[in-house]
Order: sequence, then structure tokens, then C-alpha cells
Amino acid sequence: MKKLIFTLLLSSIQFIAFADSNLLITDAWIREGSPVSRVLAGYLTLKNQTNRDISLIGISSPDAGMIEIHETIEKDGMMSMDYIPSVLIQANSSITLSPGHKHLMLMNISHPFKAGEQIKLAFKFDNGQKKTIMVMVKVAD
Ligand SMILES: [Cu+2]
Repeated sequence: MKKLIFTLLLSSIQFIAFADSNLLITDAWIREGSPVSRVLAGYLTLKNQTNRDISLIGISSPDAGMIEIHETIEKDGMMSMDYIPSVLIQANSSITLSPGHKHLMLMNISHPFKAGEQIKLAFKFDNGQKKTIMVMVKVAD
């Protein structure tokens, strides 16, 4: 019986590891702000290695009151940001959130994030998958 439970446990771990490798978050970083800013932008690449579309539907952090997905838009020569509810990652493709385009907006941050610091971010997808990663704070190039 003990052996059976162990085998089941082992196979479920393998399943998780397998599912995990099909959706990757890479090159994630948060832009360091001024010491007084409470709102910071975050960027990353989402890679969907499955045959189904997946959407990023939520992000949270113990160090931010709220995290939204924004899209930078230019209208009549003015730059502004629109809230968007999700980011679609099409089957077998990737999407990059980068400065001037789609980005994460970390709001009401707990303290001034300093370059080199690692911030925990939790991502939620519409297929039920969740991923938590540590994201480096950096000075923009
Ligand atoms: Cu924004």
C-alpha cells in the first residue's frame, strides 16, 4: 500500500512537471521607480507550447496591493494606458510584454523596490494553471 501511494505521488509530480514545461514565463523584470513611486511596470515573455490558446487572467504579489495588465496606446499624439482584462497566448506561440506595449502595472507596492531585489509574482491562467516566480527589479536600459 505504501508503495502504491508513493508511485501515485511520483506520477502526479511528473505530471505537474510536464504540464509546467508547456507554459513558460521568461525574461521577467520590474522597472525600478523613483523612491516615492507606488506604481511600477513589469515586463515578461509568455511562451505557450501547447496546442490550445491560453490566456493570462490574473497576477498578484504579496508586495503589491493590485496588479493590472495595461496596454500603452497612442491617440492624437498622446500616450496613455488602457486596462485590459487578459493577455492571449496563442497555441504554440509566445507574446512579449515590453516597454511601450502591453505591460504589468504593479500598484500600491509595499516598499520602494530597488534594482537587484526579487519580487514574488503569482500568475493565473484561464486553463486553471498557476505559476509563481521571482522577478528581478532592474533599472531600464
Ligand atoms: Cu500601465
